[in-house]
Amino acid sequence: MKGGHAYGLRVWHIFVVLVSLVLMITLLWTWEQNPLAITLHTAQEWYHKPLSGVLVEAPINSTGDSKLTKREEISLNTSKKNETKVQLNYAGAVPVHSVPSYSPEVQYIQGIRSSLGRKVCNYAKGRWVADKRRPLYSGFGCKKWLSPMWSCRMTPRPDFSYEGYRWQPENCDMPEFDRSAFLRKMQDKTIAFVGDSLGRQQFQSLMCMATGGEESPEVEDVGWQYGLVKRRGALRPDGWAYRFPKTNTTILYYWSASLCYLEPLNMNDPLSNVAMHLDRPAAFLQQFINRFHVLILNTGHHWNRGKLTANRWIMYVGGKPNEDKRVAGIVKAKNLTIYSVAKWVDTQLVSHPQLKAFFTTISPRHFVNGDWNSGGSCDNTIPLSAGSEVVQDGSSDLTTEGALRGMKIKMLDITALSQLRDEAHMSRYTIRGTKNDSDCLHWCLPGVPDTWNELLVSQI
Ligand SMILES: *[C@@H]1O[C@H](CO)[C@@H](O)[C@H](O)[C@H]1NC(C)=O
Ligand SMILES: *[C@@H]1O[C@H](CO)[C@@H](O)[C@H](O)[C@H]1NC(C)=O
Ligand SMILES: *[C@@H]1O[C@H](CO)[C@@H](O)[C@H](O)[C@H]1NC(C)=O
Ligand SMILES: *[C@@H]1O[C@H](CO)[C@@H](O)[C@H](O)[C@H]1NC(C)=O
Ligand SMILES: *[C@@H]1O[C@H](CO)[C@@H](O)[C@H](O)[C@H]1NC(C)=O
Ligand SMILES: CC(=O)N[C@H]1CO[C@H](CO)[C@@H](O)[C@@H]1O
Repeated sequence: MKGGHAYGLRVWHIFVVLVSLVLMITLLWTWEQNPLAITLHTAQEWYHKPLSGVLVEAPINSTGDSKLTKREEISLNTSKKNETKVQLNYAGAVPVHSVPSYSPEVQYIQGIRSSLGRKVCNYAKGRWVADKRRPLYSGFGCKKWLSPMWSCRMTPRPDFSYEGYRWQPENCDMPEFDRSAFLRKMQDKTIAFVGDSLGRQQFQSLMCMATGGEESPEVEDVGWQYGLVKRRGALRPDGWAYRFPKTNTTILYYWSASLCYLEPLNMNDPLSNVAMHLDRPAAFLQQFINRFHVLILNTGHHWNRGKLTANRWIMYVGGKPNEDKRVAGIVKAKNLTIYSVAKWVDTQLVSHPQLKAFFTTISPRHFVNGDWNSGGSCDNTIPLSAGSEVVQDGSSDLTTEGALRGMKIKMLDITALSQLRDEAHMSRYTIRGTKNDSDCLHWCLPGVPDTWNELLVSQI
């Protein structure tokens, strides 16, 4: 009898322990799936929450469960103290395995995550899916913000199937772009694109997305506030800045194809050679970075001998003409500039806590049977004929990925996903004077750069 009673008691104990375990796992699981369901965050808090990604967006008071409370404390502590490491993960930039030693706290939380099947979010990994709600704006309607040469609806191109695709990241929630929510989130903020013509495409795309591709007479031209005015004899200004008065949001673009500091060697001679300081950031960046809240950098397609010669750019390093043969090659010079500019911006983030910085990876070209100036073309019109998925963890742009490793600047990794879209360039319908060359570098708008902006907006 006595033994039987003890036995019953033990069974009961085991039962209680098992039930508690199941309950706890269920609780943790539900919370993992939908932390919002049991929290009461204001929009403000969500906007200001550290971009942790790996860590859990935990409220201080979610339930009475002491385990949860402990985890919340941990996540709050680590998200403050170990922010750099955590942000690396979130950026989708650096594959997790390459991030050096996590603190025990982070490992603890990750352990729970992975045991529950949730993977680290990497926006660059995923697939293209057909979507009837695309494009996000009309190529006819957005005349005001699109260069005619990039608006394929305004060219003789007869096929538009490339407009109907959306990027679906594998492990990230990517909410549908909503322009009023976007502008509200960007209230009193300035978004700056600085880079080459691919950056300009992304800027025009964001203008169309933010206005819905309409005329928007209320949008104010504030280029003058940034010195962006057309100078005498110039084809166009060096950039544009527009302000949405209702939310006081400014979106601007500055043309800086190399991102580095350019200094005419003779101010009085418009045809003077220009010192291209590989190790210094563009003057515009230095002058205005304190006004920006979101900065998106890009470079890449002007790094060739032809462009350097045509622009009369002479490489300088350390304030002197470069004599180091190891730097003189285009690939090395570009590498030096990307590392230098990224390092400078990353340093600025400390003194500009309001700023979030992104570096867009290289936009792929699709010339076949020649290059941009030698009859190369990209005539395929069938979307995703070479596949629709990106499965790799790292970026295809090793230079940018390497430069940003360990930094707070996020990588906007668009290379591999854009590589799948050879049908979405201007192709042979480009307006290029008498030349018959195809443009397999720039993208039709609306089109692929809209997706880059969706990835950007999801990470702001
Ligand atoms: C946490 O809960 C307590 C008691 O319910 C409440 O007084 C307090 O304001 C809550 N704190 C937060 C941050 O919600
Ligand atoms: C969180 O930080 C506070 C103050 O910095 C500290 O007192 C507390 O012990 C920390 N909690 C954990 C779980 O590390
Ligand atoms: C608009 O936003 C800028 C920051 O981008 C801020 O300096 C300025 O005070 C704001 N103006 C108004 C009228 O709110
Ligand atoms: C680029 O520069 C960095 C930093 O100087 C260097 O570590 C890296 O090896 C360089 N990469 C190439 C391809 O030159
Ligand atoms: C221009 O391209 C079209 C179509 O590829 C071709 O038929 C034509 O011969 C080309 N014209 C010139 C001048 O190269
Ligand atoms: C980079 C950094 O701040 N690492 C710290 C993360 O947190 C652990 C534990 O608090 C510290 O030991 C690390 O130095």
